[in-house]
Amino acid sequence: MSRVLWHNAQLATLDGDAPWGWIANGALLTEGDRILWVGEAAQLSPELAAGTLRRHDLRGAVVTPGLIDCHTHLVYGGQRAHEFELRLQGASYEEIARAGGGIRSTVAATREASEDELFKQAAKRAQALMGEGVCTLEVKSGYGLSLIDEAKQLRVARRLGKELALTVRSSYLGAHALPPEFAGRQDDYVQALCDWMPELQGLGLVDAVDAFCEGIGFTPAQTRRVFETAKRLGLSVKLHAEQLSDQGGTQLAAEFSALSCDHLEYLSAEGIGAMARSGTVAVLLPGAYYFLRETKLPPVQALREAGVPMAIATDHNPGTSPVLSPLLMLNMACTLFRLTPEEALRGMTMHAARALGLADRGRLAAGLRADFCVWDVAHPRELAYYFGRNPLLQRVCGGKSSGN
Ligand code: DI6
Ligand code: FE
Repeated sequence: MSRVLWHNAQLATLDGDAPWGWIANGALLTEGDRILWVGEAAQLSPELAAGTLRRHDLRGAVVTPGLIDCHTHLVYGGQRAHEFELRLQGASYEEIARAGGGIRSTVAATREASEDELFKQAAKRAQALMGEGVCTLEVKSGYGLSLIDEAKQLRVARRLGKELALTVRSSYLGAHALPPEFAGRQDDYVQALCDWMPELQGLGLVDAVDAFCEGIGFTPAQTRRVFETAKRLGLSVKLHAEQLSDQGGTQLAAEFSALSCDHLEYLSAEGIGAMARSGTVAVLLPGAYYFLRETKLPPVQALREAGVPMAIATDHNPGTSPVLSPLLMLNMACTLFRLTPEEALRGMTMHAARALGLADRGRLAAGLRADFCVWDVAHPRELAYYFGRNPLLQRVCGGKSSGN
């Protein structure tokens, strides 16, 4: 396998204890899809460098790990700009949902769309994310809500990973909303979505299981049934928790050693303690907070003090977060949630990797995947500072480069 040297770089490795894992005169040696060596250029041994086929002079640019968007609902039909207008006229997100709009209107559009059409739309969105440095993307189902339509959505997610230069992880979110054919029979629907789980897993379509534990979603007791089924099948779980109210879903998720709890604006002190004990990642979603004009902030300082790792993601979806800019999310994590620029970047790399259960990425270190971004900035703090400017020069995914 040929070795490639990327030199004359400033590296934000996010590895080790130094701020940013900073290496001023750095170099990276890759072999195939892996990082073979990373460090001060002067320390690269001739033996390691021997056999290097290509050299890329990065001209002093900043290199970070490839971005990881660990929470999206990228595959869906239609869009919901009309509901945006309704909300501007005073309707709340919950009122629209209870009146049969919201998630259920996207379910209707997703069921109607062909698999190719869903793929075409989702690929465009994925390319927008990749254009700002995303190398790994999580995609949730939850707009199909029948066995056939959930499978359709999850197949599209898998196809994105095959046809585009990025890794896609899929989460089964059957417990997202109640489909119309189960109106008034919510427990029956929970049973049905649990019954579909082994089949979807058998088709190789599920990496993790998610649920929406909320007043307008599913109760903690129903969420428990979903998680018990997942655990029996050996699948990891994650949860949309405490987004619009405190349901105690976080404590439940922690009981099942959830990879992550996401949103968390209404998270309680008990929930924070439970996450700290179970090693669950807090995924914060500033896009949804902003777009819903939420005013209750997630308890960032308490999470920090408890040592709970915080990830940042787009939550791209047509209802509450139609954003396709991970860099804007870094900025909003700082301006709205008061994370530091370094916390924000760690949130979209190393902690996002952990939220997906991926140990092979999120930092620049020997043995990890060669997923990294080359940026036209003088310091990585600028990634969170600018908004509306995309300084990506090059995205390298699995050792393969795509220029910007
Ligand atoms: N929470 C969200 O913010 C999204 N799903 C969820 O459980 C919203 C999805 C939508 O409105 O379509
Ligand atoms: Fe979400």
